[in-house]
Amino acid sequence: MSSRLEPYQTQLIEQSMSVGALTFGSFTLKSGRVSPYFFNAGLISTGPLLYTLASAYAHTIIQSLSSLSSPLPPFDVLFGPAYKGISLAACTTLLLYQEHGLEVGFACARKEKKQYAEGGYMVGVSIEGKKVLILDDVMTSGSTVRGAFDTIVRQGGEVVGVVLTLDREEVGQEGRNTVQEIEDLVGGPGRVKAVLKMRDLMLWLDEAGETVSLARMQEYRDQYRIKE
Ligand code: OMP
Repeated sequence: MSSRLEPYQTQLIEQSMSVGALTFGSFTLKSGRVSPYFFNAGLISTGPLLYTLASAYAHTIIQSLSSLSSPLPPFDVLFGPAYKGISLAACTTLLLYQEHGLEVGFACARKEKKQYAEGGYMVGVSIEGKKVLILDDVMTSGSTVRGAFDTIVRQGGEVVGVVLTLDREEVGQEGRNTVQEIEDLVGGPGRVKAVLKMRDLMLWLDEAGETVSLARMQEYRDQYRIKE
């Protein structure tokens, strides 16, 4: 477990809490598990908050591209799965250019096929023959990311990695970590990056003296065999 939060991680946690996007309590997930915390990226919807989140994504991507231990490969297109991933990927594409001078395209897919005018599923730059990085909000079982992967492959793109706001570090029924499963799908170890992991939220709770929430988080990790 890393011992300190980066300032941009603390800022994202605290701003998310201020609008109720990050909450601690009791929440039933899509998987049926009852979680002691929930992250609703849909509430990150004001200029300052989108700026904080998109800056954090851009920072994570830029750091990962030059990481010595497990770098992300260079990519051409940032793909945001519908719906929450769309605005986040568009904002991050802009910030990658504005703050880091990295010029990449943005693409997303409609959930339903458009039957008139340009038609089809895809919006944004073409991903055919391109290296694509998927950007999504929260990963639990990985089903949203798998759906995006299938769409990109069908359109002739190559998925080279995934970047998330929050990796819940969940372990599936078969005892495999979701991140490992998705990394296998998109090119191997180190291909899934996250601005925050569940353990980072626990570090924040610890620093804030939120002992009750912290204990509930640890119980959840123990119950679902989430490893260090
Ligand atoms: P997977 O598709 O299973 O990886 O889960 C991602 C989805 O879970 C998100 O798109 C949300 O619908 C939902 N979710 C959250 O948004 N925040 C959470 O903290 C937990 C979940 C969840 O239900 O697991």
